[in-house]
Amino acid sequence: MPDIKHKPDVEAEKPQLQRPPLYHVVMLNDDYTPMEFVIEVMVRFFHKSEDTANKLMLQIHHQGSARCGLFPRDVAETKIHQVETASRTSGHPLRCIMERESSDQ
Ligand code: TYC
Repeated sequence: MPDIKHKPDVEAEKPQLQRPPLYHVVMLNDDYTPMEFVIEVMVRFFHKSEDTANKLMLQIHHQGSARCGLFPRDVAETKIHQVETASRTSGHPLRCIMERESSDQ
């Protein structure tokens, strides 16, 4: 067996400069959750002003969804859990999903 020494190929290695991705929390429309409850959730869990919360809620109502915040993965997961726990406790079907930020923005 030839004795080939494997030097690390520094040129070929991908630079390890990437930070972990962030995730948008996207709130979804439904036909049953009261508008006022959605506004309360935005204020309580996403620290939106009443005015911004109202605008975002209407955007979701008319367009189907809206981004409510951009967070590290574990924080986004916690926010979604908090929203869905509060919603189920109050008997509402409100849902959120996570959307990984795109690398080109
Ligand atoms: N569409 C709901 C209604 O008419 C209101 C609503 C808005 C629900 C935003 C969810 O994320 C939502 N009561």
